[in-house]
Amino acid sequence: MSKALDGVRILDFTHVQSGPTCTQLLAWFGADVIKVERAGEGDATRGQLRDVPDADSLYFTMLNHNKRSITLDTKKQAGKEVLETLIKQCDVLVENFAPGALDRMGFTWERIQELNPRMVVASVKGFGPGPYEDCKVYENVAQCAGGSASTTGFDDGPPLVTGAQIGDSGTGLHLALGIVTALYQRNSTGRGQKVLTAMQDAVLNLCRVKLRDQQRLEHTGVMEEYPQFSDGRKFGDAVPRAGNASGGGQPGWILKCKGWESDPNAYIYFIAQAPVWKSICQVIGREEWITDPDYATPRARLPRLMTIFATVEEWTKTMTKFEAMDILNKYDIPCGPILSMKEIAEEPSLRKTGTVVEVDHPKRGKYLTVGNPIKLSDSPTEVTRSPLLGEHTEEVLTQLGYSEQQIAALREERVI
Ligand code: CAO
Repeated sequence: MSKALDGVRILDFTHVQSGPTCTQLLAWFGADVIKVERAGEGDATRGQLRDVPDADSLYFTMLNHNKRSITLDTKKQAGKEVLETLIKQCDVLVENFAPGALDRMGFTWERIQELNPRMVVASVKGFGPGPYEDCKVYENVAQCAGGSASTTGFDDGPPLVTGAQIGDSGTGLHLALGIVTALYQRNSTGRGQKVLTAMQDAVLNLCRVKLRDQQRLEHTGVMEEYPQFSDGRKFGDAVPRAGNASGGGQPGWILKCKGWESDPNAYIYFIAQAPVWKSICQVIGREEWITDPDYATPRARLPRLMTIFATVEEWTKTMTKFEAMDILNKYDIPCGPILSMKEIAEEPSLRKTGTVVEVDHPKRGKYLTVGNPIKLSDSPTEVTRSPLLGEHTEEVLTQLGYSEQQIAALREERVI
């Protein structure tokens, strides 16, 4: 079956996490992704957090599926010439080097335009234009600068980073959308364009509800769904950390379930959704709350939310998170189990949909990865293993028109 991005060739000049997540998605949609890596070393993540000696790390393999790898020293003249050939023959260049690195290499936007005016040049940078534009940035820096850390955690503790890689993978996802949009526009203009996603911007986009709350706070001085309100604590002038409060209009909290004393994940997320309030009261055996004016309406419940959650928790503590799920779902009460990574890895339905995939690798053997979370009915994803360093150098150079002798000479000069 054909793939959505068949015929699109990507010069993948990315490394670490943010860029590779973007090009991996494009590869899953069918683009031919040629990952250009430094001769000898390759992407630094190949060797980071290794769990199997001499095999590419899971960090690398899980971010670089379905790609081809070529080695190239782009600081040498002959390497620059190969890169020029690649630029002429690819549709998109994706990079996430430190600011200015591509220019220092001699590949400014103007130069790339000269070589291939149809090329889309997509970049991840830590910050957009402004005071920090020259800074190098990693995941957690972006989480902190994008408003996530200041709004995550409990307000009696320090700011917290989240386990979700919203700075890296979140930015990669944004960039991928920018690239396909630019390719779409190229159909009518015939021109490429620059696509920039700053990690700070991507994180802030994902923290949109917190900027909403900042303005609500400035208008009203309180946010009634935050635990601070229910606990009678004062709000400051910036959005506080909200613990496990829901970010939307339906109040929620994480509640203990049976076994919580020894199992760190014996918890359930429970949402006191207004339309099912009557069912909630019946399920937990507090029928009197259905008509009690202190509890009967969403507004009346707001100052009592933490008391309500504590009462529901007395009920959830008597059963496992899955038993609670079964009961609550029967009444359409929104809730979700706190799943450990072990439980997720073992969940059969995720294997069935290809969201969790087992892949075989010549050096490390079988491992699990997260497959394509975006399912297209006419462009199914088959996850294939990440390439070994330089595995496709000769194949790609031959495709680009290089002869055997030329390839041998490049190898001799340590360009590839
Ligand atoms: N051949 C020769 N040189 C190469 C090369 C190749 N194939 N590929 C890269 N290089 C060179 C670059 O040209 C650069 O050289 P100069 O510093 O002389 O210009 C050098 O390698 C190092 O690149 P870098 O500065 O991007 O790498 P770093 O390890 O020092 O920094 C990072 C890493 C991620 C902090 C930085 O790349 C960055 O800020 N990127 C943008 C934001 C980003 O994507 N962060 C997410 C990272 S994932 O958590």
